[in-house]
Amino acid sequence: MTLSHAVRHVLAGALATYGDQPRTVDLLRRQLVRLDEPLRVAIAGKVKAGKSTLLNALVGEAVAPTDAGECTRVVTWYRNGPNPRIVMYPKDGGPAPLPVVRRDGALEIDLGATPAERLDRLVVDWPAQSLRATTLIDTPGVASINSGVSDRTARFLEPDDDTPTEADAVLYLMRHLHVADAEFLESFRDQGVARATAVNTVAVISRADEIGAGRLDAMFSARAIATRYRTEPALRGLCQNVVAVAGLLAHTGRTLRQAEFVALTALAGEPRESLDAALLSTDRFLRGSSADPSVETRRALVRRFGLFGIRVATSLIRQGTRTPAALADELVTRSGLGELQRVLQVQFGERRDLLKARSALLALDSVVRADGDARGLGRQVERILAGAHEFAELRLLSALRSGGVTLPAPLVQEAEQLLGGTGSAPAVRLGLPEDAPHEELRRAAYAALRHWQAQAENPMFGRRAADACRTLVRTCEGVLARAEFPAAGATMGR
Ligand SMILES: Nc1nc2c(ncn2[C@@H]2O[C@H](COP(=O)(O)OP(=O)(O)OP(=O)(O)O)[C@@H](O)[C@H]2O)c(=O)[nH]1
Ligand SMILES: [Mg+2]
Repeated sequence: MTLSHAVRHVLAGALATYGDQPRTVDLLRRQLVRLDEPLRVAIAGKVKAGKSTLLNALVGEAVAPTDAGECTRVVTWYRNGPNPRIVMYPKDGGPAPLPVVRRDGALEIDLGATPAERLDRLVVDWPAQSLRATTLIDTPGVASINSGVSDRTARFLEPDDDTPTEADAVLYLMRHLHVADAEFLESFRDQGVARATAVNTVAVISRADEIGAGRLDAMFSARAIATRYRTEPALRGLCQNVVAVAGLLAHTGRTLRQAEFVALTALAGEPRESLDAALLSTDRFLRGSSADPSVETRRALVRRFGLFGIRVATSLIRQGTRTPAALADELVTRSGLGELQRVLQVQFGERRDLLKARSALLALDSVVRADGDARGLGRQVERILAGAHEFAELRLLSALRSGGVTLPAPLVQEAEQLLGGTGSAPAVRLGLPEDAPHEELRRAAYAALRHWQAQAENPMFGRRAADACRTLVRTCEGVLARAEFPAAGATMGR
């Protein structure tokens, strides 16, 4: 039985067991429906970390309002839907539609007379390819002076006994590694079931272009910092990966307009030294050294590109980028968006079923605990968690990263890769090219199996290291089975 089957089975059993409790039945039904829905990824972080801008970059359209505004203080869901639609869900009372208004290409959300505090959430339906597999959830900034807002986000991300977590995975944005960021990450580390894994979190160094005061090599520095953070003890056990992204550059690149290209081309024609000097500060740039582009255009460019973006774009045009499409591609490439999308695909997309199963088990676990497991379902939940090899792999991955299990250094990287740390496909786990021939996959899987079987017998290893090796042996057996019978997929409880 696959993990998804097992979870459906236990949920169906729970529905029958709790049939006399309408609220629980409702909660369990929603978990069943949720298993088939797109993955829910929440974007969290401090106030002004660039959350809404990055969401827009991922969608490829300005759907999430940025900067001030009442609606940035409400948890807002962006789902794929056939027609644009905005619905607000007050804490008390029924849902109410809001008008869909676009101004200057951006969606405007006007709450009317309703204060943000009275809302539970906003749900925006938007036809967008990028929202098909993933529903994105924009959350208000945490650790703000307005603690009401951060409470709302914390409540949303950290389930309590009544309301299990709504997000399957979290993208945590930070401008610099800050104590409060680590504490926050720590606080939403898995609770209860499937504990001690950072399986559902990816950290992002956001507004990465601002690192190094907007110098042309800013993204290079930001990537170096991300690489360092990946091995930082404070972060290693808390998230799957760390990437650096300039969300503003990515979003503007994906929505670049002809008029902007024209204005940037005019700027690129200015003497390089005077433009470089003007780009040292917004004030200087607005004052400008020539009348073209106008102050209004300059202001709009700063808002859309940032000083770094203007510097990169003009330098690309000077070097021969001739069309808006070519410039747009370059900006997106430099923004780091592609790397983030790749990481999201590997860490979240490929683990969709696992993350969904985990969310459902968390919800069921909270139901079971609420009545002290009076109806005896706790053991079934535990059995899935203990029996599903997918969870064992994640626990081990997390233990290796946080130092909870130690293996000799040369084995660690190989173990992390085999466990799916860089991707779940058999070839990736074995460190082979994705198009490696079948026979090579099989041979490598077999060699890995023999290797970890031998390690599991290593008398120098303590009990935890030996257990880790046995988990890896099972992983190799699974990879070998998938190499031999590619259609079989991952199974549990073998
Ligand atoms: N230079 C630069 N500025 C950015 C970037 N991302 C966002 N900003 C700017 O930072 C400000 C805040 O961006 P938002 O996307 O609204 O940030 P947020 O985290 O959603 O803010 P709240 O919802 O209010 O907490 C805006 O003025 C953005 O233009 C970026 O990658 N680079
Ligand atoms: Mg926002």
